[in-house]
Amino acid sequence: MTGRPAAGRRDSRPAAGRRDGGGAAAGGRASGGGEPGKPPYRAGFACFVGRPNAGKSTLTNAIIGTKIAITSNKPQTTRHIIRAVLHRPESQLVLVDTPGLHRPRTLLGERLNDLVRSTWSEVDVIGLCIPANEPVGRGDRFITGELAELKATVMAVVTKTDLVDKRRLAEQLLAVSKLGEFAEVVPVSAVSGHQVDTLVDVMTGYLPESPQLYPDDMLTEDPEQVLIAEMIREAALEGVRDELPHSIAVVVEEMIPEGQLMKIYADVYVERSSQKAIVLGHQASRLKQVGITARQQIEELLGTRVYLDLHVRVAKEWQRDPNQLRKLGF
Ligand SMILES: Nc1nc2c(ncn2[C@@H]2O[C@H](COP(=O)(O)OP(=O)(O)OP(=O)(O)O)[C@@H](O)[C@H]2O)c(=O)[nH]1
Ligand SMILES: [Mg+2]
Repeated sequence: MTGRPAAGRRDSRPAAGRRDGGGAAAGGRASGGGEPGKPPYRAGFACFVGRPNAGKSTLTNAIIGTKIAITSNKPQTTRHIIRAVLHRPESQLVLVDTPGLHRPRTLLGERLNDLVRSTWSEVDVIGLCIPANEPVGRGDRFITGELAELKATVMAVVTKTDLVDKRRLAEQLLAVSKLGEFAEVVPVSAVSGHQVDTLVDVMTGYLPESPQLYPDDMLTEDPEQVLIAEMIREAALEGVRDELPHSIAVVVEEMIPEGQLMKIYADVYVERSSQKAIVLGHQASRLKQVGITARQQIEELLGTRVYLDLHVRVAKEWQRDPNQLRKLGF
């Protein structure tokens, strides 16, 4: 391994605990060493891929045990690559949450698909997520075909098993195993927790022998601003429909610590003024609720009290505008 950067990374910041000379940050474990009879230490990157809404982010959170990636019942919720680290005594599994691969209709859609594909080429293990309660479809066949070209170990993960009975699950496992050449086919429910630990064991088994990649207590190296903006977006997605979920973007403009309080100023972007009215609600009541929901989550994340100031702005057709996309972090 040649000091691979963290998977899915878009900038050139140095990675914490890189494989090359990451001794200090990584606690100085020897590669592949360890006491005789003990299994070797393994560390590496894995990601879940699949159609929008397949349950990738929910599963990532269930494995990590902390809510790090936002989720919703709207397709194409995930837009930012989030990396979260699961620490175990004998392994470190870095999960990279990616957007759902889809047929792009906007420049944003194209950018998101690019992010997904660049992540695939950098991880050790890929879990193709297919919901137990939906027929295997063209989208799944298309993704499976693309994955076949990669060097990573590809396994299939049948998600949301709590939504089907045993017979339906057996049929789905069969259909999925016929879809392609998978190293494993693992059924799992992120909601009930069924088989989550088993999935981690199986994935970890395919990670390379490697020194620790991240310091012991590190949950993620993603900037707080990004995680906070995502939590606000998740709250804003609640209860909106049609095209509006896609039109919402959030940017944290400023974070000012004041004693025990963190003051956060964020902008919620929409594409049209008619959408602004919906997001605000009657006398801004909807926005107020979004603020309350998001603030609770952010307080949990930061461990401090939070004052959250939200502003709704219109950025016309931002999903198709390269300049706007750049400003919004894509
Ligand atoms: N019943 C049940 N629902 C689940 C499970 N996993 C996810 N869901 C639901 O499925 C929906 C989509 O979940 P996400 O985790 O956001 O899906 P995703 O694949 O990350 O979606 P994108 O980011 O849009 O690609 C949400 O409403 C989740 O609550 C599960 O194990 N059981
Ligand atoms: Mg997601």
